[in-house]
Amino acid sequence: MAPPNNQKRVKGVQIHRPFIYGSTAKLFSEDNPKPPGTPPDHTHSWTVFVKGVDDTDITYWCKKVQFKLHESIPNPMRMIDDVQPGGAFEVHETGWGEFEITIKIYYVPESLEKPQTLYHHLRLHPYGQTEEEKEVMRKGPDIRSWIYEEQLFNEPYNEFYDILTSPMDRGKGGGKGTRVMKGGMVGSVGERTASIPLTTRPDQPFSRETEKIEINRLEEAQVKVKELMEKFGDELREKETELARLKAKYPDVQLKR
Ligand code: SLL
Repeated sequence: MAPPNNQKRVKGVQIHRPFIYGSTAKLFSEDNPKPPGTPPDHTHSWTVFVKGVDDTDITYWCKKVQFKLHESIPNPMRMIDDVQPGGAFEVHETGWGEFEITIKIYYVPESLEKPQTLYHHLRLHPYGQTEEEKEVMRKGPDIRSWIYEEQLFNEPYNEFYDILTSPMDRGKGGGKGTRVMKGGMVGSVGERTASIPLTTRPDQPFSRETEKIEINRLEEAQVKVKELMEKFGDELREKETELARLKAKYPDVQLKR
């Protein structure tokens, strides 16, 4: 689509902005009582959201978010134009079942970008690959399914590029300079950046630390895969040698395939 003005794309530039989307669900209990008027078959309260990592502002690139809920829920299309005080575009609901939520992200008009769709499976029950993982979740205060994602702006239009990289409005006392921010995030104060916290804290699971752990896990898995490939390669070669030996020994025997 041609832009409605004479803007140009900034060539060779890619800007990424980290964000989180996902859901948090809680079983109704004494600590989480049912709000009055909740249908009797509803068992959980839940929230689906899109927000910045470490609660950083994303509204300079994300204008609004539409959440498409299950058709059994009244008014399933929810357009959220404003962030909550914590900085999240979010929907709170109650219900009894899990389903796929369609999340449509609308960018600020200056971006001249079309909206983008993500899909999120609402989790109400403990999940994971192993019983152990589920058990950890059972003990937790709620069921979280949070995804770290990076929004990539490829060759943004110049006006949007300026918005993406311009200093933040920090109100009184905001200044420039590098310092370690809340949660150990290193960044230039007053600049919109793609930095994420150095360390993990409760409610802020995505950090350089998490990234390092994930990289180690992948590296270990890579070593394991290599070992297994060598092992099976050796076994295969042994079997092929054995087959050749048997074929030479019994030349008249036909192989059944
Ligand atoms: C399915 N997974 O495949 C189920 C659908 C729908 C959940 C789950 C209803 C809430 C309401 C609710 O929790 N729906 O009545 O407001 O069919």
